[in-house]
Amino acid sequence: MISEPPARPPLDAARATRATLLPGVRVEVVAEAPSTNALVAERAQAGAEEGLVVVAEHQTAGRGRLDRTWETPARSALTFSLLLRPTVPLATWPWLPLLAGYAVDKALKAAGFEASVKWPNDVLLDDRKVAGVLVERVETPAGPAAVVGVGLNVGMTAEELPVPEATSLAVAGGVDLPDRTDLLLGLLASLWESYTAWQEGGELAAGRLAESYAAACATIGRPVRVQLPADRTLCGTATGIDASGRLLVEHDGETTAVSAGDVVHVRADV
Ligand code: BT5
Repeated sequence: MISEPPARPPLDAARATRATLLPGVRVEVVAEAPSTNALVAERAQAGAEEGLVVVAEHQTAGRGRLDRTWETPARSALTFSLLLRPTVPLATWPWLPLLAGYAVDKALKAAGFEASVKWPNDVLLDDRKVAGVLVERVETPAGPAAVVGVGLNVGMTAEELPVPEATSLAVAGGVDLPDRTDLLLGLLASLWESYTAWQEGGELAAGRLAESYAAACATIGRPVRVQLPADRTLCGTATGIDASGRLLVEHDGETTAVSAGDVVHVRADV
């Protein structure tokens, strides 16, 4: 028997879009969009300024990394994208997805959840994926911009989870389910705070982010299997994150720095 999905109140758009929320951040709520990342990328190309946030109550063609999909029923999740125009060197932009995952993790911890990050940019609850981050670089007339997309499963029921490795705040339980508008504002505040500290704080702030990220990262210290481009696999133990945000994997007496790949946390007891 398939149970009825619970009643799902809409976001309080008036509260979310209040201009004084955070200096520099402007929130727009739309009922439906194929992908908020695609929408914000278009707006960036048309000249939108840093700080634009578009939230979709229902994302119908959500994107993951490497052409994968991100699936969430209407009003069961938070799906939004934030436009950034970082002025730090492009070589440091690979930190953006890590920064975003860390900021989501921090906001969830503030709401009472025992979250952790999985390198590079998943957020986990009970070792299952509750949020994903997709950062895309977009060329615009005003220079390169970054679109930071976040998908967080909030009220999805167990039947609605698209893959067995997924969870939602409701399924994980343990804490009263937060109001989605409060959660959105908490996530944006956390993202904006981490971003401005990193963007304005030079090497000291970069070092601090690296330390905080490593402390929140459940991947470090774990046996891992990393799926690399071109169908290669690397098995070893994750030992840390280097200054460029790469995952360090120790295997066969040597250490490899991985910049892109999918990580499986391998259970030590199997
Ligand atoms: C991600 O990709 O995790 C990035 C997801 C980013 C989604 C946001 S929503 C707002 C913005 N607009 C967009 O169009 N995208 C961003 P990746 O690591 O490639 O993971 C994708 C994989 O996660 C899929 O292949 C599924 O296996 C799984 N998946 C799909 N939907 C999921 C969900 N709701 N919860 C957990 N896992 C999911």
